[in-house]
Amino acid sequence: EYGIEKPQGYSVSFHYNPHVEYHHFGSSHPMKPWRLTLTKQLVLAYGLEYSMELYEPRPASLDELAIFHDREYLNFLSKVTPQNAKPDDPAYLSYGFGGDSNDCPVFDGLWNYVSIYSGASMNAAYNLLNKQSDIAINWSGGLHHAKKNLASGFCYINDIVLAIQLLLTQNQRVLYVDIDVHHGDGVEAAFESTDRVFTLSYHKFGIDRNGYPFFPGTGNINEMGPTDPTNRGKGHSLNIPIEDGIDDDQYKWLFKTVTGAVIDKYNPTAIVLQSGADSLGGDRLGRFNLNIRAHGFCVETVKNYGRPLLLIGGGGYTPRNVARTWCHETAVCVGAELHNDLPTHIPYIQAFQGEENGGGILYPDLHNTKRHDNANTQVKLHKLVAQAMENLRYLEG
Ligand code: ZL4
Ligand code: CA
Ligand code: ZN
Repeated sequence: EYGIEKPQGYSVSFHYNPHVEYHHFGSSHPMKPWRLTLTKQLVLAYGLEYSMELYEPRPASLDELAIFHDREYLNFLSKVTPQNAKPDDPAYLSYGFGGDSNDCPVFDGLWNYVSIYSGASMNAAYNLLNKQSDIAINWSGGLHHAKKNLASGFCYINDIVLAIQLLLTQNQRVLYVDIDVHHGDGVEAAFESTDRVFTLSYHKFGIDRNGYPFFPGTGNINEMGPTDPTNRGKGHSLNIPIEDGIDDDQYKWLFKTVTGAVIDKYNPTAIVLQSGADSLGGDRLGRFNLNIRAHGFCVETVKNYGRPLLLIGGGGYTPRNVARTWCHETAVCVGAELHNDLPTHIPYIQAFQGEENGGGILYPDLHNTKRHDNANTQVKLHKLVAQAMENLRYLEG
């Protein structure tokens, strides 16, 4: 009306509380909140903060977390410390702490840590609801394994479920897409009885040579949520099980084909994308062979549908490559191209330098690491897509 046009592109917000960085799961534990420091340093070094709104969200309160989690579980989680923990207390094991696996240790500041990453996802969701942003980013969230009364797989509070619950206050249908190398089981379970959330997870699935299933062991193609035909959630989960060593072209084709079909059929009014970086080549826990740009292709594909988008982190266990990927994906959101030579004035630049650390560039060839032979043949992938399309026929009613 006044000749002022909305600028091209999307308005992007970045939700980050730096206090999350100072928490440690234990020296040899693969989850390193420090990877978020590296991510932030890259984002700032490339000047991406000038192309988005920055928010420093407050920690979530116990009452806010109780919109999904059981209060008894939250009371326990808010009080337990390494000093007062009783590993033989039945409550301790039943809530998923410690145990032989030590996937979910009790560490100093645990309650503060979970409140911070959850507060950031909720703050990001509110920004989408208020139409303050088209895309809201929280790299510290994405803890998709947590259940309402159970810590699991490095996840204590399910910030994704909390954020989706907020989005549901104004959205009839929310799509959840998960490209972490692990199955997004906690989010799938939380919404198994509703048709207002569709969950789609791509992940490694199968039994290893040592006889153990790849964590968490669920998410085969035939797992589509409840089987009872009277359950509204029936057919509203889609799982894409993938074998070791999938490459860029295969993953991009699989992602574009299946995610595109889901968006066309389900027609969500908001999308949540969990962008776990453990699906990259050379990840300490992962099995895939993806490069950074192929991972970012998934973000770009979802972004291009133009629906309100909540972009969150997740796994990622080779910190320098987690930082590279999430910086690249932040740039994808704001529509910027980044120079391959890393700016030299970055704190912690040593983490990215030297041949073994990616040679000081943003886009090193991660496929070079070639630790996992590709067990995905074109024939198997085409069968998988055919089965996925068959599963989606349920949405046609
Ligand atoms: C570790 O070195 O597959 C935990 C976990 C702690 C420190 C020292 C303790 C030594 C690898 C993993 C004991 C380690 C035993 N420490 C690990 C069935 C398992 C039993 C325990 O990305 N061992 C359990 C969970 C997965 C299992 C993956 C992914 C999260 C996400 C979202 C969660 N759990 C086998 C593992 C170490 C450890 C070394 C570890 N745990 C690797 N994979 C798992 O989807 C954020
Ligand atoms: Ca996944
Ligand atoms: Zn993972």
